Amino acid sequence: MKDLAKLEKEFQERIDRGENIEPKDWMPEKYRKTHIRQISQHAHSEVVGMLPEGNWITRTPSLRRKVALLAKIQDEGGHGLYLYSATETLGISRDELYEQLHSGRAKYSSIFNYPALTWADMGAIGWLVDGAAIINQVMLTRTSYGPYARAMVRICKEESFHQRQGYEILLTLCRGTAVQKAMAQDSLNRWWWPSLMMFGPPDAESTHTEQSMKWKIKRKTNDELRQQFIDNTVPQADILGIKVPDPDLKWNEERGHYDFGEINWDEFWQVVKGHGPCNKERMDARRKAWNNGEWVRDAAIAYADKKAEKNIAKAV
Ligand code: FAQ
Repeated sequence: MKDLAKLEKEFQERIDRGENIEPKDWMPEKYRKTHIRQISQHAHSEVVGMLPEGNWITRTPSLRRKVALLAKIQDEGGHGLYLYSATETLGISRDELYEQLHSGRAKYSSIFNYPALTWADMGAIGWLVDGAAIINQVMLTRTSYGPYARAMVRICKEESFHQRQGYEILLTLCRGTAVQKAMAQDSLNRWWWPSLMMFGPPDAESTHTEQSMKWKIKRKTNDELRQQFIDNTVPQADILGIKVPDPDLKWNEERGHYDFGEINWDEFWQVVKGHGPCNKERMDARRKAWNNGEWVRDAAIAYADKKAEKNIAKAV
């Protein structure tokens, strides 16, 4: 039997050659656990992320907006399902993953603990939250674990539709009345900083980045992605004619990037630790949905058992 150091060396060489790792391949236990953590957090984020927008389905300003919003929210549910399936390939059951979310042991993205207060927030979530998700996720289409990378390809295509529908909502508001434009500005004011926090703590304080870069789970660091998001998004705000709420935001010719102000990391950690404006509400909603769905799960299992019994009876 090969010793562990040799297996680990060969594993790293495969990663360095740019090969994908597949579920049945040998992998270090820490690589497996890191993926279970990251992919399941991502899946939970998609599912919890349905809640702030779900809150607006009955209040869309037109039928066209309702159809688009419904489709977007269903897509997020679908993303959660692909990602739960990808996580299951690492030897953990879906029930266990749900249990981790419902018990508060698993994290999900900080951004979904903020409230969606106005219709303009549907625009800001699409534009900024999906926009940030795309920047992060395009890198993940090249992540080293095959099932995760493949799930991300489809997810990214759908996220780009989401981002456009959000931007179009804001464009319509910004070209509308002064009150509508003010609503769009207010929404940007509230969602800007939490969107920057989505990329995670600064590199110097990130626990996992260094190892995840070596394993090509991450191809770019939290700070690199955050900067890319700011550079892409500020010109889009200019087109809308609304102002990013950062007095220190300034184009830096030498760096070829925007300089930006200090992020409130205390707020970020408070939200991550469960003390954000909506953490309790979000978890209560997920637990309630799980409990209310029990009879559906039971019925599906009873049906599957009956069918299996019939098939066995037919076979003997
Ligand atoms: N919120 O060492 P790092 C979406 C935690 S999907 C909460 O830098 P890492 C679609 C982190 O887990 C959005 N916790 O960690 C949509 C770790 O704690 P742990 C979700 C956070 O993993 C749009 C600790 O801090 N996307 O939006 C956050 O290397 C609209 C130290 O951090 C993904 O999950 C945070 N923002 O980098 C849906 C993408 N940031 O686990 C509906 C995949 C960090 O040791 C509507 N994930 N933490 O207890 C990733 O790329 C990475 O996991 C990062 C964090 C970049 C999020």
